[in-house]
Amino acid sequence: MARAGKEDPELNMLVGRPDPRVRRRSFLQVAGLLAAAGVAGYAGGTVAGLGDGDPPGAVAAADGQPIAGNRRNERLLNIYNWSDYIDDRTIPLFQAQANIRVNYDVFSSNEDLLARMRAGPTSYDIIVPTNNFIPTYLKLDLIEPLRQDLIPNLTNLDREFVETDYDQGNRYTVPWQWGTTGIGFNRAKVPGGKLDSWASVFEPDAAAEGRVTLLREVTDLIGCALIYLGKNPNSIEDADLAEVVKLVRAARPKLKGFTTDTYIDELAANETWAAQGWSGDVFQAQDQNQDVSYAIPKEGSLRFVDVMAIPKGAPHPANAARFMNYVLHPKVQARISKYVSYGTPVSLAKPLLPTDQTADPSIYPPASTKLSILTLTGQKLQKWQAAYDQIVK
Ligand code: N2P
Repeated sequence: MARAGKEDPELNMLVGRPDPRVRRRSFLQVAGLLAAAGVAGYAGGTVAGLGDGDPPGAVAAADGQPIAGNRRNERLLNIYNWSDYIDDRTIPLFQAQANIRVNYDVFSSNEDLLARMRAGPTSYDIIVPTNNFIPTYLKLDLIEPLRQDLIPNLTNLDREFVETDYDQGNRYTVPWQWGTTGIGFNRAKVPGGKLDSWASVFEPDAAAEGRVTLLREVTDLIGCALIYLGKNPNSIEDADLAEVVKLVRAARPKLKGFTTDTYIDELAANETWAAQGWSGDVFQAQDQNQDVSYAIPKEGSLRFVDVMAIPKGAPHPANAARFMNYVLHPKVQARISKYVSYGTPVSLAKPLLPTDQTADPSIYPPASTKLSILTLTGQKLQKWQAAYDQIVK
């Protein structure tokens, strides 16, 4: 196996067997094995030394000295990210290189994450809300400025992820991955093997009863329903929101339910035939079931960027900055993006990705695709949440 020189610890750590397409299943099995071996598993925390194929120099690159800039003097990092959003090697490799132990927990909606953050201090050092929630986090004073001096790889970011309306210049946030909202469907089950409209999930055919899911997420549910109804995707008009409520409540008896974290498995197992979902998640289902496809409906849809941020007063902000810097390395971006099939905000990673991913218009949609980026400010969040509660609760 080739070994990189000691002068580049990032590369040193990244030399390993060529990445086969690692399936989510094997990731879960690895987590299970770690747990069975008495090592805290991925769901509740991770301890790992060198992964197989890692060069022995990796740990030596870090020392055991305290890291300046943390509030608690610990080589520890507590991450709270979406489910199904990371490959199986990034955390073990970071731990080995940085000599920082990582606890990795998952959440499944922005509402859950925000509620958790509003309820009082947690021990999380990194959370990953969606861009449209950042104005709310800033207004509520829930996140703190980043130590940009510890994140030199910020220069790797594509300009569109730096010049944003939610955090100009990345003072508070670093993009993780980005994607679109669309419909995952089973070609063998939907009429004609094709699907191109939001009608399939908002007004499902009787034949699909119990086989359709919608996202349990305010922005996607309300935003996409507005788009389907031909309204402004940013509408806060009471009449528009009332129509949305009427539409989705009427669909409700025909749905299997509202979910953000079970639809990958349900699509893969042929349990559902059409699921409103996020691009990369659907491709992860496709890895397991070739009948699964992804469509961005003709009426248009939403695009999002999920961003890493540091909760105010987090115990280990310097460790968090180290991890952010690590994730911005093109090779790390490529590894994550290849596995989760979401878009990378670092174009330097694209030559390292399979061309069937970089050339896929479902992952990197052309500018002509009708996609809106939403921002949820105070009043909109309240009104949309109220509409959502009338539908889902
Ligand atoms: C990953 C979910 C992507 C989050 N499973 C959408 N904001």
